[in-house]
Amino acid sequence: MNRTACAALAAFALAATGTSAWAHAKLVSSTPANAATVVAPKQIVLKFNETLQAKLSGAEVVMPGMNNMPVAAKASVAKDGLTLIVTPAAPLAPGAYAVKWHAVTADTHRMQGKVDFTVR
Ligand SMILES: [Cu+2]
Repeated sequence: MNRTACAALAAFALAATGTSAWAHAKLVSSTPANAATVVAPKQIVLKFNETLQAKLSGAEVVMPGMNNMPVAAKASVAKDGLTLIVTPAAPLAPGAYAVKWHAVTADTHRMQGKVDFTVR
């Protein structure tokens, strides 16, 4: 289902139930924030609006300035169900990084996005 249909369905669910129980995954905040320049983070924390399906949600880290070279990292959903924690296998060297996330909530739609940050 495309995003428009997904949004329409979410709006319908909202109207029908009065809750957002069927809303698709949306990134609420990230640490580091998008476009931030930071000291190397031990973890990248992505917070979402709805409980994530852990098996279907994750993230990868790449270096866009190096032909999208993958960076070894492990992504897991925290106990609260709302937070995706990405832990690099080794300290991040200075440079530009992109965290490409994908997330699935109760409505089963796969949403994705990207957070960029720079390690100084
Ligand atoms: Cu959805």
